[in-house]
Amino acid sequence: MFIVIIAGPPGSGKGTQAQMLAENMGFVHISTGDILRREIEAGTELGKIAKARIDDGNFVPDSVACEMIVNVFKTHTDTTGFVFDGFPRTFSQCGAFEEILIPYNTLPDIFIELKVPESELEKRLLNRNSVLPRPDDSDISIIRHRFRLYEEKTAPINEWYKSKGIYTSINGDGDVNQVFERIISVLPEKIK
Ligand code: B4P
Repeated sequence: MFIVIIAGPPGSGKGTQAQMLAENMGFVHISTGDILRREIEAGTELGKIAKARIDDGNFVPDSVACEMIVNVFKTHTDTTGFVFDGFPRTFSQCGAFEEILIPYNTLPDIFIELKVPESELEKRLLNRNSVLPRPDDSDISIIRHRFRLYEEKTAPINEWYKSKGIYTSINGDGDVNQVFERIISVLPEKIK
């Protein structure tokens, strides 16, 4: 089973690229943000915990994110691979992910960070909000809070994956298809 992780700050295109990659490879695309938004929509207990935190641009607790991932593996038992987008997001989630993967005898194959200038990220998120309104995209101060949280809690996990020898960064600025080509070009041979 192959595991690809697409990472990057809010608006970097991880959802967009992860979906394209999963379709191209026949893998399952897992966006923890999408799962949480569906739970909020359905008004579940998890959705209630998530709503206040996400709307203000904060993370859900690590235990909640990890529980969601445990369920993902129980649900998709026959897939050949996963593209994770938005998980792991903290050091604690990186460690927990490895524990979750033990029964499946696998580890992440590649961690791809999308790099995009902050001015472009702001433009994309405000633009998305005008088409598909989301509370966490609706206010520039919440968007900037998410950037700071990314720098403080998520960007440091690059070091974790560098130490495992699977980190790579991609220029995420440019046309969606151009960025996709860059991603395809760094995939390990065994995945292509
Ligand atoms: P996410 O759903 O991951 O939201 P996001 O960071 O905004 O990224 P998204 O994938 O949606 O956007 P993308 O960059 O593709 O998380 C939402 C929230 O959920 C988090 O803030 C957190 O509260 C919570 N959460 C999720 N996972 C968690 C975890 N593991 N632990 C704790 N909390 C968690 O695209 C942005 C826009 O840019 C789109 O409109 C897209 O069309 C556009 N775009 C993409 N590529 C482009 C390109 N090349 N050029 C121009 N526009 C482009």
